[in-house]
Amino acid sequence: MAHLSAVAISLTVLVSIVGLGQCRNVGKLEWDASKGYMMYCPCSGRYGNQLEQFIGSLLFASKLGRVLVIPPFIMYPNALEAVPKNAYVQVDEYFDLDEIKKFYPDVITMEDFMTELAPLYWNEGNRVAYCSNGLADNNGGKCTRDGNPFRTFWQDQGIEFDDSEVWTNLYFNVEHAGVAEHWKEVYPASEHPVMALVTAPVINPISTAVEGLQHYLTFKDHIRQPAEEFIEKNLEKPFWGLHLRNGADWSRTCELLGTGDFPYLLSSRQCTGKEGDSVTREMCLQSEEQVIADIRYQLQLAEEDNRELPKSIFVATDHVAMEEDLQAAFPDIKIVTWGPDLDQMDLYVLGQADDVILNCVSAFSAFVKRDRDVNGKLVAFFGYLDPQKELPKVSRSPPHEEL
Ligand SMILES: Nc1nc2c(ncn2[C@@H]2O[C@H](COP(=O)(O)OP(=O)(O)O)[C@@H](O)[C@H]2O)c(=O)[nH]1
Ligand SMILES: [Mg+2]
Repeated sequence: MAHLSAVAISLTVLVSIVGLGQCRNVGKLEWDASKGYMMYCPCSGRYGNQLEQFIGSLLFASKLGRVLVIPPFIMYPNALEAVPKNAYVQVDEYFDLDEIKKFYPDVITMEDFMTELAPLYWNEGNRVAYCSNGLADNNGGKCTRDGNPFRTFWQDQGIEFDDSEVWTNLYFNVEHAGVAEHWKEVYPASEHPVMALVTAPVINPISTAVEGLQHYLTFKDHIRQPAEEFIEKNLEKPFWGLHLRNGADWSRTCELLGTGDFPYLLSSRQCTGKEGDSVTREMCLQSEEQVIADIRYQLQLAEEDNRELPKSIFVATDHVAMEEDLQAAFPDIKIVTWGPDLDQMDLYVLGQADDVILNCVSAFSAFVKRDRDVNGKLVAFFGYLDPQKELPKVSRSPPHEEL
């Protein structure tokens, strides 16, 4: 018996070592001194924003020819938690890293970098934070800043900086001729083996080339499978998807639009175009009446285009799904909502819908827009009517007073 359990234990140890080896490539990672490394803090916004910072940085690293150390997503605590603390999710928890490597093979997760390479090649006491003079000038000449996530992010990855390196006249628009070469001249890998940027090297709004990298983001099975099962079980086809972004933080954001039309706000250029129309409050936050009116408008367009009308409508939301109002307004269409374990499952379902109406201002919606673009699928936006088409014949109510 004792012998048998010893065998069982050593087998377990062996299996976990091999298992660990497979997912973290233990022992397979070699230091690449010729290319050098770059990393950044996804210090702005939540998941949708951080994802844009990731694909923007992927393009940036590829142009500079450096290995990209992919940071984890920062998941901010709920204010109600007893001891609020960020959680961190490595990119390969959600996405297939092998697919990302088809665009650019020189990527490594920050977790692997810190456990495998940093202890040997990026010595403590010799770690430098990089930033622009614009940032340093407002920060006592240093790149490092206090607060969450500016310090907490690095701290939680086990990184403390010893010095700052401040650049002038270097830009992130690496699609323009000569820009990447300029970076390489100023910061050759031989003298700057690890560049730790305190912000992501991306421009807002992200460029078309960056948007196209969505093609390489493939959700892993533990997100895809339950979402597929949900669709199969609950959503009779054809089905449409809605993104209703209407939580308290969002109402506050959209209040910025109260004083008149803005040229853009957050991700709004996904619907208005890079230098197009201004963004309105109706694009940002919708009342029940507006949601219903906009669905009717899209149904009308579908009818005119001879597209089959939806049998069900899936509602993804961060707050209020308006399920009952929508069901009452569209008795022949089944209104379905979920509240999945992971937000990414909502993104997946919206990606699969036959048609969607998204929120023009939201980065969460922008993920779905890019995903559908690369797959050639239709996208419409709340409050933004195709200027080529006739305006809807339905009346529109202003958003609720309390919002
Ligand atoms: N599950 C789920 N979460 C959502 C939805 N809309 C927003 N959220 C949550 O709210 C966050 C919004 O932040 P972000 O992704 O930066 O996009 P933005 O703030 O809408 O521009 C997401 O990361 C989600 O956690 C939704 O439809 N479904
Ligand atoms: Mg956000």
